[in-house]
Amino acid sequence: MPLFLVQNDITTIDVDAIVNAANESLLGGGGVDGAIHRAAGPELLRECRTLGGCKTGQAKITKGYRLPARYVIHTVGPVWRGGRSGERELLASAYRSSLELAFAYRCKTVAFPLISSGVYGYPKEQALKVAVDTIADFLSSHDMSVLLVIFGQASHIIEKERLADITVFLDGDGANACPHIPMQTGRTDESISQMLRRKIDEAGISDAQCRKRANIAPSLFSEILSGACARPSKPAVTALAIALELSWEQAGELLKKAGFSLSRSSRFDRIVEFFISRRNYHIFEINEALFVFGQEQLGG
Ligand code: AR6
Repeated sequence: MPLFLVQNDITTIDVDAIVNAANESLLGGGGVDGAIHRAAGPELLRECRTLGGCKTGQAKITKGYRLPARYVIHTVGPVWRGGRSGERELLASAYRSSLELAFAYRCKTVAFPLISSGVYGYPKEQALKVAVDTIADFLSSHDMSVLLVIFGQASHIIEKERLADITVFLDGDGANACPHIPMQTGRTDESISQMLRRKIDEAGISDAQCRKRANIAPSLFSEILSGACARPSKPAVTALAIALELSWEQAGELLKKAGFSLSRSSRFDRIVEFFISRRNYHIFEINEALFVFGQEQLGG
C-alpha cells in the first residue's frame, strides 16, 4: 500500500521492479534510460530489441540483468508541449500501465523515476502531482509498495509559494501556530488501539478508508488496530492522526498513547502542524513537504 519519496539513483535500488522512462524505440537513450542500460549491461538492450518498441502511455517488461531489481518496466511518457496536447492523461497512463504490469508479474515493490520530467520537459511539480495521484489511486486497491525516486534537488518538486509559506512558518515564533488548548485526558485508560477504534467510528469512515488515507500497509494497519503492534512508529501514528483529520491537540493525545509527543522544537512536528493548522489533511502533500525538508514521511 504505501508510497514514499526517496532521493536516490534508481539503478541502485533493490526492489522487484524499477521503471525506465524510455522512448518509443526502447533502444536506449540519455537520462535515466541511459543510466539503467549502463548498469544493467548489454543483455538488456538485446532483450529490448525483441520488443518492437512501445507506444507513449504504454509499458513493456524485461529482466533486470545486472541491476539489483529483478525486472525493468519500460514505459514512455509524453513530450511536454505546453499541457494542452493530452500530456496529463498520457503521463497517468504511463504510470498506470507500468503498475498493472508490475502487478501482473507479482511485484510487491516498485520504484519509479519522475517520468517525462527530464529530457521530455514536463514541469517537475506537475509531473510529481500526476505521479502521486495515479499511484495513490492504484494503491487504494492493490497491495504493493511504491518508491518515487527523485534525482537531484528535492526542492524542485514543491510549489515555490508552499515552500516559502512553510519556511516562514518554521522560522516563526509560534504566533502563527495552532492554538494551545489544554489536553482533554478523560480516557487515560484507553489503549492506542481502543482510541483508534473509537476515532475511526467517530469519523464515520471505514477501516479501509482510514488505512488508505494514512498511507499504511494493510498488515501494519491490522496490527495497530488489533493491538498486536506494541509500539507503532511516530510517522505511522501521525499518519493515522492525519487520516482521521484530528486537531493538533487530538493528534497529540493519539501520539501520547504510543509514547510520543508533539513539540514545537521538532521540524517534523512543525511541518505536520503547518498542515493541520490549515486543515490540509492530504497525506501526500504533507509527505512532499517532509521529504523536501529531509524529514521522515508519514505512513508505514
Ligand atoms: N535515477 C533516478 N532518476 C533519474 C536518474 C537516475 N539515475 N537519472 C535521471 N533521472 P529523463 P524523460 C531523473 O530525461 O524526461 C531518454 O533519452 C531525471 O532527473 O531520464 O521521460 C529516453 O530515451 C528526471 O527527473 O526521462 C527518452 O528519449 C527523470 O529521471 C527521454 O530521455 C526523467 O528524466 C525520456 O525523457
